[in-house]
Amino acid sequence: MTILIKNGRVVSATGTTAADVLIDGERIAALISPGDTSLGANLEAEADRVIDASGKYVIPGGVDAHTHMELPFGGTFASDTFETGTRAAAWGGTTTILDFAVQRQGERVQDGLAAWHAKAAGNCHIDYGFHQIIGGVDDESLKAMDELVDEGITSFKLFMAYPGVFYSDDGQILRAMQSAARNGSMIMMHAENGTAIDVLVAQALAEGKTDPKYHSLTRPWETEAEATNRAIMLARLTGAPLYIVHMSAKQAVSVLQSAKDDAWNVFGETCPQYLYLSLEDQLAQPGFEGAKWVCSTPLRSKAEEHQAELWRYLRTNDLSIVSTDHCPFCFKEQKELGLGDFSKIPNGIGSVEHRMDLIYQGVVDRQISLERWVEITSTTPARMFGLYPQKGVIAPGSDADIVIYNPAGRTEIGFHKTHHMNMDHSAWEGFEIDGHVDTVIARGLVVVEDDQYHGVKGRGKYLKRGLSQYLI
Ligand code: DUC
Ligand code: ZN
Ligand code: ZN
Repeated sequence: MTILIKNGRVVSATGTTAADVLIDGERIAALISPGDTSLGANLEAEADRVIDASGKYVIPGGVDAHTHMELPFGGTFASDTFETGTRAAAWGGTTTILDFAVQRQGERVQDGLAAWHAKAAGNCHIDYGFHQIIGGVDDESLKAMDELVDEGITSFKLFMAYPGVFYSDDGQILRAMQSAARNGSMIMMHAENGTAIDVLVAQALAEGKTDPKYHSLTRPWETEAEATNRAIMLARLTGAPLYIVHMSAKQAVSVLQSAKDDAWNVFGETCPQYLYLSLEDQLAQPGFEGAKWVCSTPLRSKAEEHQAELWRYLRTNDLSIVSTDHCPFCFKEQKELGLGDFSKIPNGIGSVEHRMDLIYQGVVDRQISLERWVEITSTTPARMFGLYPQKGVIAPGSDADIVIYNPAGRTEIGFHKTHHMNMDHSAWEGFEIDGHVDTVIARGLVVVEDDQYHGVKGRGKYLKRGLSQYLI
């Protein structure tokens, strides 16, 4: 099957050009400049399908480097399965996800990973890879890290938060970083001072402060900035590459910025929720409604002015990637576990379907350039996590993961409008985007076209990743 995408503007991280794109099977065969007949004078007649992309952007499919399908958390599980979550991702122009396999204390890392392969295999609509959460750093799990690198899992997430669940102390972090420095893998860090937060949470609850907004008020920016600094210093000490996930506090990114200025291998990610949502507008809604927006790191106060700074840090590449941290929970029966006690609300927001649109709105709002949009949602995640140039670029030989994006279109996000995630509400209800995902092609198959879905469960393949290609 050959597909010719005609008349579009092909956007990469480095520029935008008029070109036609020829797909042969699952791969991109060629980019053809206007008037170039070297591959034949009438390719249009020879191609099995021709898609007219006049007036539209042709971009590499989105790579969401941070999702949690079926994550066990707070006595329940994230509500998207690999089937529902990857389908929703495809609807929104994301054609690759990297999900987090989980090892908890006392479990073998390999068993945690095998459980994740079992959940995903045969169920995904788009290609997928894994990071590995190490919830119990010990001799055995450190040894397992080396084995996993050979299996294409080249990044390991540690938690400075959630004592008693996923938490690692500084000695454990140091040891895991030493292993990463040796085997070349990347340490991904949830940087919040969990033991300090637990004290603040207990004090708030003792004072009868039980509403969802106290989730944010007990995780102040200092707890993120302090943990970020500690993680960076430990990475510096060991020489391990470090990637800080879901950054929301401008002060934490400022710490990261100075380390980057010194050319250390430290990188940061933020998420759409920190660029658009806030304590005042979402989390502090009356009653229990705010539970929909309980996630960690938390939504922060508008008065602290984080959002404009996070956009600025995206422009300066102090923040390298926007991922979702997609971790959906239904309001009924899941978020409701925290009625009367905010600390029992499962942490997470569902966004995997909307990331490409939400960040495109940043182009419309002149926060970032068109090319930067592609870079932070596709190209850099692919390079950061060892998938480039198979993913993250439209180039001959790359996988034919392509989105045809219509800048003249419109997308109204809402539970009764565009909603394919397996949750009973949308954290993005009422958001409107000045653009639209028109066509999505995943490894050569048109999966979304004319607001219809044509994807196939089980067609997504496991991606064995290489080491990061983004190190300084
Ligand atoms: N943060 C969340 O919001 N959910 C899952 C885990 C995490 O770190
Ligand atoms: Zn986290
Ligand atoms: Zn996460």
